Amino acid sequence: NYEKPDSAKCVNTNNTVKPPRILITGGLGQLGTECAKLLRRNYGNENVILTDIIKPTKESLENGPFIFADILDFKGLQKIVVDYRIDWLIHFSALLSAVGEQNVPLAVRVNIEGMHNVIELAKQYKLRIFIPSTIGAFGPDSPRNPTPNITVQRPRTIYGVSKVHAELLGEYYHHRFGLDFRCLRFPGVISCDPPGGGTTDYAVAVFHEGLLNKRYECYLEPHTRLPMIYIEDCLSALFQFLNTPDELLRRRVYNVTAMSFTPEELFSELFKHIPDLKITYKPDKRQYIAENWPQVFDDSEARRDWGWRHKYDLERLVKSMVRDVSINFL
Ligand code: AKB
Repeated sequence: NYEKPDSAKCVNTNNTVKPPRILITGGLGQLGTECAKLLRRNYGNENVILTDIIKPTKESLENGPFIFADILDFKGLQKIVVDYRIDWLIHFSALLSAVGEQNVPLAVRVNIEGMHNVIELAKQYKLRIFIPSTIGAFGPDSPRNPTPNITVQRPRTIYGVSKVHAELLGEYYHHRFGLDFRCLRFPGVISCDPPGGGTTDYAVAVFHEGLLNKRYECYLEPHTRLPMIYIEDCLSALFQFLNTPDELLRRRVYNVTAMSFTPEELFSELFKHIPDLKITYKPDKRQYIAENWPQVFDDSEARRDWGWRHKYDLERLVKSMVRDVSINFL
């Protein structure tokens, strides 16, 4: 049953390589807009189609096509793939860990039914498909320090359960139908654009509130260690992975990370830039989620197979975030 997808190669009829045409779902979330900028720089503005169900800002309309697309509407997605002759699909739409727990039926629809639609679409039209997974795909039975690529998963959030399902279904479609499925498990992603409803969000919120109000109340305990990555590293991992020749990939799902820190360690680095910052702690339900996630993520397989390297450590990340948030939000 194995069929090699043709469109993933993006070869014209006269045998010249053309840039891929890329559809991004959930394009107005934390990763989508920045990812579109990077891909547009590399493949041309008109070749990257940003989609979402929320109203775009002026900025997201500036550099290339934006269209409405609901991942629960299979026919609507089919029309976009056909009209825009899509080659690659990057599927960012998802409810994150904390917000997923507040509305499980919605998370099931968006994260599971929505994923079924895009994966089926990718199979039918032979698209290369990227679906991000997460440290949230692990749970209390997983080794937490370090967490290897292959180990027990059994997450305790609907977000984690839906991501394990996506990993397994993607691998299955790859082996059964030859689908060019690619998946990276990301840690907490830190960018100056606010994320929506995750457990790692404190590591973004403290920059905004700290720089604006000089105070921050943290919902995790000071010693809660989690793996993290700066947006620039996260997107270069994605870009590099998407462009890795098939024959170098020994698996379809890889852990990637850059660092691990606790709230206390992040704040003490931030004190160097905001000496009068006041921190208080008030742990809530997100503490329970974080306690069951990896503390240190083992991404040695990504480093070995396709040369993944991060550039930002904690010191460099804090410096860049202070600069970016000050320029764009103060
Ligand atoms: C979340 O906290 O839910 C996300 C993630 C780690 O996947 N940022």
